[in-house]
Amino acid sequence: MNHSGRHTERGAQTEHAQHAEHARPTEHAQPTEHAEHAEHATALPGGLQVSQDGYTIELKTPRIKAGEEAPLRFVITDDRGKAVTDYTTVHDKDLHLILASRDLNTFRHVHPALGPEGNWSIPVELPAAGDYRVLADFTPAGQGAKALTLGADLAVSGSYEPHDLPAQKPTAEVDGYTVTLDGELTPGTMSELRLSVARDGKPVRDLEPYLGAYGHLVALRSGDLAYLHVHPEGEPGDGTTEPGPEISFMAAAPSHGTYRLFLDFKHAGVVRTAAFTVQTSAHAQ
Ligand SMILES: [Cu+2]
Repeated sequence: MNHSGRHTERGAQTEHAQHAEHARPTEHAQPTEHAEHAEHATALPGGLQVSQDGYTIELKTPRIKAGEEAPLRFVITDDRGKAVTDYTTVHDKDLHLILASRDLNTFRHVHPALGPEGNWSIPVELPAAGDYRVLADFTPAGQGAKALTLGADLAVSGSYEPHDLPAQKPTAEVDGYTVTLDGELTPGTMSELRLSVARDGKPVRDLEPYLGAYGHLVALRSGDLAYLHVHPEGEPGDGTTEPGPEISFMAAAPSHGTYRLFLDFKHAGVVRTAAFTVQTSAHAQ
């Protein structure tokens, strides 16, 4: 019998261990034989809470109208209720803002401007009415400060027509580009997701750096819009990372379920978003 399959399992466990290091337990993890699993069980995914670790997101504009451009304004406050004005720059920005409709049919990844007294603002136009989540991904300034993703509800008024989540497909089309997804999203284990960009059937080999990477991937869980941290593998100028056609990421799903993946990539001066519906793989943990 051939036992070579075990070697790949060992590799997966090593990646799992690395992930456990930066998992953030929110409860006292009981020491058990499976300490790593216990951590995963108690670490809450990002984006589900309006307040965490003393920081709170306060939407100043909790309601906007569908189809009309309007400023979206908010502040992040600290544990004394004071607006946070100092942030740590991550991927070229002090704060990354995700807007997603609850049905995951509308998605925006934008970068608001920080005004005086910690007031964040950005003009937005959302095409469809409904309930949205606003997810702010940021790291407060200061030693030892951790990355946080806070989430708040945004109501977009207008005539509301909920849509089903698009079906799972290995390819996504956007503006004449075809993006192909390879790899699996696995609960509790970091695994590789490879996205390959083609235009008119030809692989794109001259992707442009966008926010310090050739692509940015955001994954949201269908049902509650939990936000997954996804790490790009390699960056422009590191001597090994090619500017396409393939962009590689490491991600772990917090649970079994269905997720929507949004890839932002830049080519010919324009940032585009390709979206995929992904079911977690059936591998038992
Ligand atoms: Cu961003």
